[in-house]
Amino acid sequence: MAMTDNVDQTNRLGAKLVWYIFVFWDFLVLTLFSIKVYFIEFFKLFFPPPPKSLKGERILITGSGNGIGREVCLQLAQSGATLIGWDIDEAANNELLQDLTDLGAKAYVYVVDISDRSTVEATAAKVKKDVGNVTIVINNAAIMPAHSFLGHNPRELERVFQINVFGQFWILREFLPSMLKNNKGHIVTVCSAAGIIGTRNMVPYVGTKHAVHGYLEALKDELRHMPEKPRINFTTVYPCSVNTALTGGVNCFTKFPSLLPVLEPEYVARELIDAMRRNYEYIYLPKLVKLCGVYGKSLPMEVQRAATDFLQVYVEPIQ
Ligand SMILES: NC(=O)c1ccc[n+]([C@@H]2O[C@H](COP(=O)([O-])OP(=O)(O)OC[C@H]3O[C@@H](n4cnc5c(N)ncnc54)[C@H](O)[C@@H]3O)[C@@H](O)[C@H]2O)c1
Ligand SMILES: *[C@@H]1O[C@H](CO)[C@@H](O)[C@H](O)[C@H]1NC(C)=O
Ligand SMILES: CC(=O)N[C@H]1CO[C@H](CO)[C@@H](O)[C@@H]1O
Repeated sequence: MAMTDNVDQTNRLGAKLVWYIFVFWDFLVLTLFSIKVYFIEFFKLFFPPPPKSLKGERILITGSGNGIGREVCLQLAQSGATLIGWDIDEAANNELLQDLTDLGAKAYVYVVDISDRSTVEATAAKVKKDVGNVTIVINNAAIMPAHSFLGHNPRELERVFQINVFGQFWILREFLPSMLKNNKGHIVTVCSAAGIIGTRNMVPYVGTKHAVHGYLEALKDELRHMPEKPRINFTTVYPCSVNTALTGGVNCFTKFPSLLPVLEPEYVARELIDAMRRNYEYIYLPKLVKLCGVYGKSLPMEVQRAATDFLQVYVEPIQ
């Protein structure tokens, strides 16, 4: 009796020891890997990865008619990629097509309300027929109603999520499968500083941008754990304020316009394309957004609030 007890105990001790050795080994591997990543990141500061060619890519851009989306299209006109512009604004998209054709681009435009799933499905089928499989998606279209939370009407609350979040889901459902099958693709997303920081008078918009940031993190984790480890790249852009029609109905404030300047869509588009071509996973425009939105998160909440009051970054709807 006492004998078997002893044997059991020894076995249990042995199993525990083996478990500790495995955990220690995994931790060692994790540590060495982290050190390697830090070295590579440091190296990349001085020697950024070379930009990849976009020749032959088929790039879908939503919200192509105006603002950042339009600039991205114009700047890609001579890249050798086929451009596919989706926008709800038909006149703006036709004008874009004219400009792209003048620049010698291979381009197609479609009138699409991305919040409408059946339209997205039907237009995606048309794109596949007209152009072939899309290899890069740039999810950019969004709206930004800005009022106090209770000042939004219910219809607006639904619409902002339908466009800013569900619109991206309907698009990924159409174009991700062929990327996975062909083991090649790139998902570029225009998120926002509002995807990592909350600001008054933009409660629903901030909700949608946090949703976008969050679903992308989860999607990347999901793809990473697929047995076939698909080679799909992700680039997410977090701009602060940009001089486009999106902010038409609001005044954007900051005490330090030189630290947080209102950016031009040309600049945001240039940085987006550069990040996409170098396979960067995140970019923050301007860089201060990263300081506040990423590193600032480790400060106590009270300090974060005091710091945002100090910086005074917020929007005020025009009455
Ligand atoms: N402007 C800013 O201050 C700012 C800051 C941070 C992030 N962003 C983000 O940048 C992206 C582009 O915004 P922008 O500033 O160029 O705005 P914009 O209003 O100039 O352009 C948005 C485009 O999306 C289109 N669109 C709107 N609803 C649509 C729908 N349902 N279906 C298809 N197309 C639709 C519009 O017609 C327009 O052409 C958005 O995701 C926005 O959230 C903008
Ligand atoms: C698109 O990708 C799918 C999946 O790999 C493939 O079956 C199909 O032939 C491709 N279409 C074109 C036009 O290349
Ligand atoms: C499709 C594509 O561009 N894949 C690239 C993703 O990024 C890695 C490097 O981070 C490249 O090796 C892949 O070619």
